[in-house]
Amino acid sequence: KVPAIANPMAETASEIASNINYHATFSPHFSPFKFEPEQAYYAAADSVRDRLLKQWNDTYHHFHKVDPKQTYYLSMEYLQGRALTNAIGNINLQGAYADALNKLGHELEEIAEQEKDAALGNGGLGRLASCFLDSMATLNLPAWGYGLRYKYGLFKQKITREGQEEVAEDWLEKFSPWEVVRHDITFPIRFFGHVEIHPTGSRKWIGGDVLQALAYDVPIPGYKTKNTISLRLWEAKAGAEHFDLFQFNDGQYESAAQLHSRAQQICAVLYPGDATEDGKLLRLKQQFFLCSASLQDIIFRFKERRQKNSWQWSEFPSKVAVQLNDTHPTLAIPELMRLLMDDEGLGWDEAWDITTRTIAYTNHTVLPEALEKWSQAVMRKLLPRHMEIIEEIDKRFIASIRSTRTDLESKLPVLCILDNSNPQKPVVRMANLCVVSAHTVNGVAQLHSDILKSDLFADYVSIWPTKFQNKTNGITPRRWLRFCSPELSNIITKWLKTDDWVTNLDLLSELRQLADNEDLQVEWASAKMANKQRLAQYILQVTGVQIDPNSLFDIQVKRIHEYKRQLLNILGAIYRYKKLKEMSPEERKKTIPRTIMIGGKAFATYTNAKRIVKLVCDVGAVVNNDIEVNKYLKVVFVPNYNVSVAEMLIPGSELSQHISTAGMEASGTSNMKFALNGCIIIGTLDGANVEIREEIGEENFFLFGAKADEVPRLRKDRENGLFKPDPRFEEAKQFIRSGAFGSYDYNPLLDSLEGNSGYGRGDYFLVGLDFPSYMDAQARVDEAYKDQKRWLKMSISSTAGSGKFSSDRTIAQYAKEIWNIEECPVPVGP
Ligand code: DL6
Repeated sequence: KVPAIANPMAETASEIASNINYHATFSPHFSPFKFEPEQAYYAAADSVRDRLLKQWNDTYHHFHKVDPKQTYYLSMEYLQGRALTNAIGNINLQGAYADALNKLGHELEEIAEQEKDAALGNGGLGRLASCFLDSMATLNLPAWGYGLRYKYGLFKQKITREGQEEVAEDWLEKFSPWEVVRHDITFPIRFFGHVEIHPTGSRKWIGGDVLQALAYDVPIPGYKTKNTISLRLWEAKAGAEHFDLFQFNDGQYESAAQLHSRAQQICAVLYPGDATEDGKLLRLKQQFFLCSASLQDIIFRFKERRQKNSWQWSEFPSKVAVQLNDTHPTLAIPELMRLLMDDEGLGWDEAWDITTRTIAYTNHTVLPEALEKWSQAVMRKLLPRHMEIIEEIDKRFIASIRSTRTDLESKLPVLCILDNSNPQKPVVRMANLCVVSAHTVNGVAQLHSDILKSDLFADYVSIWPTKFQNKTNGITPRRWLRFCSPELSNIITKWLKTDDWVTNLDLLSELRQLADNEDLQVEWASAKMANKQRLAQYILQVTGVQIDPNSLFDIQVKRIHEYKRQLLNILGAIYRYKKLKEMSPEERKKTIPRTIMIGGKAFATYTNAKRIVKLVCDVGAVVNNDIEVNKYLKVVFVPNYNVSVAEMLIPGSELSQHISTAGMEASGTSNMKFALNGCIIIGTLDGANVEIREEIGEENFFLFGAKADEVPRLRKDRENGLFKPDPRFEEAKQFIRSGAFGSYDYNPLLDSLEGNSGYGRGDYFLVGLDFPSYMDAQARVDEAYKDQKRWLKMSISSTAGSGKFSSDRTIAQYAKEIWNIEECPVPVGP
């Protein structure tokens, strides 16, 4: 029977089943005679997408009618993860979809597994952007996300005998049912060329290569609202006129399609290696491509609305807010200036006034190597007009300081945008360009924002005292509790007698007074156990290691970086292993069995990070196969950590490690996800840990380590030979050097923990210094776990104290305190 035409607004299981059936039958991609999990996934996704498109059209139609101020979030990264379960959850049709799929012989969970993660991001910054989109839609805010449609997202991590191997992640291998190509939305993007000066003094950027940016829209549904916003991803194309038929027919295939191949390179991968000059140029091209396409689109929309409403250009900032997610989209600043001056004919002063009232900048790191600096020569070659504009911004900034703040004259070399201190390699300091140009600069946790004000940007604060804000990060409670742990969510809803907490996370605080309640504790423990069992199954499937759900599940998952100190974790595990080996069987029985899971990707060229991955794998291979102790300790490296793996790990966690050197982690957001899921944190006073501990109570947090303001002195002391390593630390290192974990040469990694000074030498990240207090904190963990009633109370209290860390709160603050936008809900009704 040919299924009836699909109804995008279907709500009942049988209507939905009929929609899925319709898509399975008429999909141009698969045979209609097969309905395996893969086809079922695509057909179900198509049916959800129909609904999202309807909502999406209604949303932007409504925005067009109301004409509110809109926010545009520019980010080089989005870590969207899987969309199906999230979308079905947000439109509140889980039950109906599960039943519909059952009718068709499938399980929702099983078909959801078919989806590849959209991993267009690297780590916390990208995942934050995705959480923000979910909150913007849920809060009915008139907003857009802009990014790039990378063909290959972040690499897939394979673990081999050698350690980490990177493989291209082909998330678009078949196609993504979640994107809609918008052939009607394209903009020209120029590279290279030169600046032409007209007799009137006006300037035009001409010549060079001109590519096209083509829009792909990914609908982002809000939770229990009709509002569905767009993540607009740009892809680079070259037109047919750039295909040289003559050359092609002459057998010169490569040169015939040169521009096509250059276009393909732009959106090929996220973070192409930048060790070579070509790599650097490609990254800069990517950044400009995002900024130029997005700003042309924003201006195009403004001009449409301007005509309708007779707005002046000066009203642009009251209709448009642009948020730069870190310095990667900084070129939006000179590009907006260029478009306003060269294309729209505005003068410098008016264009500058508009730009500075439109653009805001979020800083996500204080690590010096992550503060972008671009070669002036490369910039001048690729973007000659932008380089002129940046020079002019810098010149005017310096002049204004000289005329108003003579006291800062000596600081100008560090405050200005162009850094010419190395005449061989003059650079543009992107963070400085952002701070000088943006109306607001924010950090992402209170401690980080304080450090920005007192250290990195201290002198700017004296120039613009009100420019600097804090916006503590947050996570979406939908993906990170409601959908990834339905068991725990149902218990929370039952005890709070409402599911309003999903959009008002502060309501969780009512659990605090119930944390001792025995009935709640029994239910809580059983939900956690179900999640642990599910996780144990997963670990067995991906690593072949059998882990015991009755052991303490201790997890550290995040990008592998020396400042995040996975090395401290594994050295602690090594020491624990050594002590277990030395114990009698009777003594061992008294210990708390532990499963330590570590996961994360190391940047392909970051040698020490890759050594850490290898060390964790080698330790696991020895410990897990040691029949004397493997009942009491397992060490697992979880391969290919990504959003969907996180959704499996976090609900099953009991202890989570957030142990960076104080002052170095801007915020962290997985700490929030773990705490929300009733997991206890062992951590330093760094990033958002500080606020998490304040919210959930110091008795529910295992604190250790040096504090941020002590770190510079401690490094100095070390340089002066004043550091005395703890014998336990020496023992753990020596154990590795003895070859206990194989013949791989770990000396370079261990050497980085020794000596007296320097980044990467002399234990810059203070692993040795914090080791004893870390081990003491771990001993307190074991003690606390022995008393399960106490542990459950801590677990419930962690969830209860997590209300502040909803991205709904963060986004509401951005909307009010930076963007000045208001909600614009699509009216309910047919
Ligand atoms: O703000 C999101 C996220 C923070 O939670 C992390 O602490 C921070 O490291 C990360 N920053 C970046 C920027 N580059 N670097 N390094 O990813 O942002």
